[in-house]
Amino acid sequence: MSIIDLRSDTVTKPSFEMRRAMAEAEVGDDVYQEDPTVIKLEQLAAEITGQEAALFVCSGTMGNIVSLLTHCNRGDGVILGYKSHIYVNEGGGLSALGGLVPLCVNDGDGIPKPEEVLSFCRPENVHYAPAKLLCLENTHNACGGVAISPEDFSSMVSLARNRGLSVHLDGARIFNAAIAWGVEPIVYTESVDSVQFCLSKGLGTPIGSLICGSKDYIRRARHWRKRVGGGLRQAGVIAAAGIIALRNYPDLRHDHEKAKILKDRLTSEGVKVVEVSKPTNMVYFDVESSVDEALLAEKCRQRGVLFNPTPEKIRLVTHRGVSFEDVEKAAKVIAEELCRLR
Ligand code: TLP
Repeated sequence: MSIIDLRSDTVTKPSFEMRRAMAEAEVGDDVYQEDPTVIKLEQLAAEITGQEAALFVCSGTMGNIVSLLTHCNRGDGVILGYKSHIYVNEGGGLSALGGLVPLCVNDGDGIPKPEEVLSFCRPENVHYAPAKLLCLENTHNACGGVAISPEDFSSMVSLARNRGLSVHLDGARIFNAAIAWGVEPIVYTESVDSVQFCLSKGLGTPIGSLICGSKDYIRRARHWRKRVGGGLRQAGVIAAAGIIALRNYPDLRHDHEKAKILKDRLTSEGVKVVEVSKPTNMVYFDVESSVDEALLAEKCRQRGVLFNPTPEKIRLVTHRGVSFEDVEKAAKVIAEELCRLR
């Protein structure tokens, strides 16, 4: 039985072209900054994001924590969404490792509410953790994979900047956002103080993320990366795949097309799909409280369709490891099993 894995775009495997580039990569010791392939990837990332410099890190989580540690000191406040990946899905690293205070705001539509951000921009007062940083996420994973519009994004960045906050973008899927809005990624990334984006999601590399920012910022981030054990040696072997990924990023549009088909098919089968203003490669759907999500996931798994059984909304993620035919089949299987469990 062939498997249709919709758990995440993190399950993508490197292409033949990537594997060949990895095998042939020129390498050196990257802690000495002597790996030519890593240097090439970092230069490419800086160019694409319109930032001065970039740093290769092991994962999106590492990219975010290194960024937060670089921007803030212990006791500083970080404004971020209740639903943000940094707050919900990164093991509380900002508090555990950085002694940072999460100042949570409503990000139900994918972007923080301006008045809530402003409510944390308070005059200096010994009672408060001083807000230093605003974190944005685009696309916003837990908000349906929504792509934030360039206008909404830039007005939020200006609001934060005007209040003296630095801005970090968790752009794990920033290329998906850019494609959804038909703009270049630089439209989002140039204006922020730092951006982290992932190579190992829809872009399909086995490992790695990049942090981009000013030269001074990246110099300090390099120190934090070393402290958290992220200084790699012959990392060119994996960076080589990243160079291919960045060249091919426009292919992500196919993942959005597949998600659209998946959504349309599920909707026509009567499944309650969550509407998203600017969708990308994710489809979320609701199940009635009478339906056991874990059982639904198990029944679908037995028929070769994989997704994670989350208690609230169930997420399906399209990527290059699933075909157009696969998503049609997955919609049918999910609708049938859901019907049986009702
Ligand atoms: N997200 C994963 C899970 O952790 C939920 C997924 O399957 O989507 N920022 C965002 C917005 C992310 O979605 C993720 C991964 C990360 C950061 C962390 O990236 P990694 O997994 O490379 O540490």
